[in-house]
Amino acid sequence: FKTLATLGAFAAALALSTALPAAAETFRLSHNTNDTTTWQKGAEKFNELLSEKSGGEMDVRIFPNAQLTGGDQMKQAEMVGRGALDFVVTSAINVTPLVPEMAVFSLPYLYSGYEDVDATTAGAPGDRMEEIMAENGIVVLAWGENGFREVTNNVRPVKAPADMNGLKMRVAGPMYIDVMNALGANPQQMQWTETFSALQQGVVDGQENPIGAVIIPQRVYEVQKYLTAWHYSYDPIFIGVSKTLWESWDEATKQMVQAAAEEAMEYQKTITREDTEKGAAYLKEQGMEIYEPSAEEVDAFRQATKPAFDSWAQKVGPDLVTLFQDAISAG
Ligand code: X2X
Repeated sequence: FKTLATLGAFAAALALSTALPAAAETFRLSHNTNDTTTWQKGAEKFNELLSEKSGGEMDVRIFPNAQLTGGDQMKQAEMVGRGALDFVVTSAINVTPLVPEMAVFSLPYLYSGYEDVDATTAGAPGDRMEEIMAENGIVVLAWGENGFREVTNNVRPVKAPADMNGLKMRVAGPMYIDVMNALGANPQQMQWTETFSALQQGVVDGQENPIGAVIIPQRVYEVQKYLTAWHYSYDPIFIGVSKTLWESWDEATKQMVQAAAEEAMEYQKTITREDTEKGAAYLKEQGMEIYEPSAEEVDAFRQATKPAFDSWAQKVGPDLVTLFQDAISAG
């Protein structure tokens, strides 16, 4: 009799415990722009979709400005790679200290437009890069967009390679040091979080970043006068997850996370392209002088940056460059 009563109480407790909602599991996501950019909006969309799809069981806390790595934008990928951080939204160039092959995306003048870009991220080159990233402990869930990087400065309009001569340029990563040197500029690597004040104080004369994703939301126009839309280098972003965490999930969870990431990056890419499209007009209203180089002028920049293209093509591996170029010409 007593045993039956105990069993009954046990069964009631069990029923109660399964009826209670499981506590939501919160993951950490790091990115290195501020909370106004399309990177942030993509991360927020990812969180919304993941919460929704998991019935509130999974959500993501977003840390902008590379807070979790003390402002070091290159360190985020490394942390995800060794499982010390769950998710990252970051751009290709930031991963190059860990995975040099990622520089292939940003080789100067590899791409001539969005169609070329989409032919690579959605094709064999994207798959190959995902394999290489996974070898480094990061599962790339979906590609989004930082965009075509345009040059700004406070000294003069840049219309030809010679106009870059001697300009003190802030750059994000090692490949851009070589590109700027090829143009005769005076580059230095600096964290993005320190760049606005460095421009404001004249520590550097200029920088380069995409219009829609970064220049407009982070108000670079407040501290820069001239912009040249030279489209010299494309930079993708992606949502990545630690491989250790990924492998701890069952198939259904993996599919749910993947779907949320794909939808979030699709949205991020769309708003980034829309904001870029409207961007030049907006920047003019804010007082910037915008220069749109002709095809011949762009070609002069392409010629001048070719030594950096060639040396980085060697570094990332000629076969990888060919894989990209083939997808571009077929696309
Ligand atoms: O640091 C930059 O320039 C930025 C924001 O574009 C990247 O993270 C590469």
